[in-house]
Amino acid sequence: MKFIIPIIALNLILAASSYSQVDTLEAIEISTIQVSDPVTQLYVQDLDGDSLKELILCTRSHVFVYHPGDSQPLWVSPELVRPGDLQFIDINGDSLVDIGIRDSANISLYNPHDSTLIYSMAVPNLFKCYTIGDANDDADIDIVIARQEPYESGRREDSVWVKIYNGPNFDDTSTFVVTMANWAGETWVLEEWPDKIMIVTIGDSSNFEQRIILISRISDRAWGVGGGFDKTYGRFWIINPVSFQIIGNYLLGKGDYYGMIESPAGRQIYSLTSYFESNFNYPARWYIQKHLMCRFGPGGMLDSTRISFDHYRCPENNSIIPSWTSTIGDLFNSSGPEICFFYMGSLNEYSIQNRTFLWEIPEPVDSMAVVGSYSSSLFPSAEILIREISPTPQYLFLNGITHQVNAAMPIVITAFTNIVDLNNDGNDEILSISSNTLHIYNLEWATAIAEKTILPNEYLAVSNYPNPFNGQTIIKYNLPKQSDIALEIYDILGRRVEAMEIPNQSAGLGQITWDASWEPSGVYFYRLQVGSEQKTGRMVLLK
Ligand SMILES: [Ca+2]
Ligand SMILES: [Ca+2]
Ligand SMILES: [Ca+2]
Ligand SMILES: [Ca+2]
Repeated sequence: MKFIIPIIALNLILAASSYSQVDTLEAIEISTIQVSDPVTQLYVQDLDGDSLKELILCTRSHVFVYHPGDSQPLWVSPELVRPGDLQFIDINGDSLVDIGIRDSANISLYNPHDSTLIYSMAVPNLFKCYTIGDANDDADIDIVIARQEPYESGRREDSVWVKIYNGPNFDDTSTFVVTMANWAGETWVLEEWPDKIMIVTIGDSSNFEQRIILISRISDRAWGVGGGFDKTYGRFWIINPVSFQIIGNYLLGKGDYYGMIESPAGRQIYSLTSYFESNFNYPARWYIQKHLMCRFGPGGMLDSTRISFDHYRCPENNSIIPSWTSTIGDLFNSSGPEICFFYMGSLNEYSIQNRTFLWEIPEPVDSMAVVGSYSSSLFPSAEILIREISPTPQYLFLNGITHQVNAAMPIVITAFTNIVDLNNDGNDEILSISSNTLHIYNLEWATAIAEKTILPNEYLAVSNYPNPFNGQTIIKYNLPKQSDIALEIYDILGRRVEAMEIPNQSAGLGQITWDASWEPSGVYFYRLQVGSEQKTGRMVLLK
């Protein structure tokens, strides 16, 4: 059920968004990776199953794989031409994830763990997109490509070829054609061709089936008496990869978002898509933008819901387009994903699984954009991270359930490339790319950072900073009286990795630097024993 928070809530949010009333977060840079050329794409994926996610960086000539914390790459690809569209899957069945890379000439499957090239094939003419996975469910990984039929001027129908190259030898065994019929009376100008193809397993325990999902984008420009209009649409195809039957062919939006819904009832794929139309006939150009949330099972579309609709006429000015910025994440810490979006003056939270609006509030600040969702032990539940542009340029953290502003952060990080928990400790890291450098940050309360240098003197207090840390961390303590102290450090499996004793330590502040540069990344615990009292703490080494 959709509801509107009364205006009084807006006033509370406005009051809470000022610096003086909310705590401030600080970004602590814990690691950087620098490569030779500007980074064009970043992927984050655990390739070796140790729950630390590897960082995979593409430049215009190479792919670099870094284990988090390592200064040297785990693997660097041979020289390629504009590598991209990476796919991650275990191709050779050794439980280590391999990488499919498309560049201007080939699709190549590499094992980055031993630097071998598993397979390479030249890309055919008019090749557009590919995916790898077991399309026909015979336990061998296949390559599936889509390419367009050569364009012929004046033709009223356009087609996409889908080909399956069967593993393990990648024989070209199956081709089928997806035809895009024209709409009556319109001249299609296909400016963009299929740009997403994926293999999904959807359904429930009684009926899990493999499907190929193909999302094609279409830009259409039609001219008539007095002018014409632009449209951007997409088609969402569901194909049975064994029988090659086209199960569904839906005229939808561009496929802005799609993903899996995992629930006790089974697996569905969702797509959040937008249509866009504009008419340039008249001095006052108008726009229509529609957003649809659709869910699909193995038999086709299960349902679709329009989640917003706007018809906007611009006075003499072609530049204003309704803005839409959003993020998808499990903001309610529930089993299903939510989407939080800012649209036409209000911030909305919508449950994809339940197809309901959870809340809507008027724009809580003058001008803002949704950056992402952020989870950390700093907050009781996932936060929505928004960037306020005016009146105060800053980041704001809103509770996904209560939509209360919980924290502010100055704009030190200018680009959020990714928000992801790299070391699986429940705290998201923030990844930011500027040119050829990847910066990795953790967030911490600014007040907590300040307090660590002015500890109260009446009781034993211990903390370490920075945490997470790369290489060294400082364990700070404050002794109420002169004492013998003993420090022990354990890894996550309870193995003692460090022990030291300091007799007759005087009262007041003291610190011990732990140099963990020879230890693997992961979670560690310290235990500081002072007489009969002991304090423990959790530390994360993220190299
Ligand atoms: Ca890993
Ligand atoms: Ca493998
Ligand atoms: Ca197969
Ligand atoms: Ca983390």
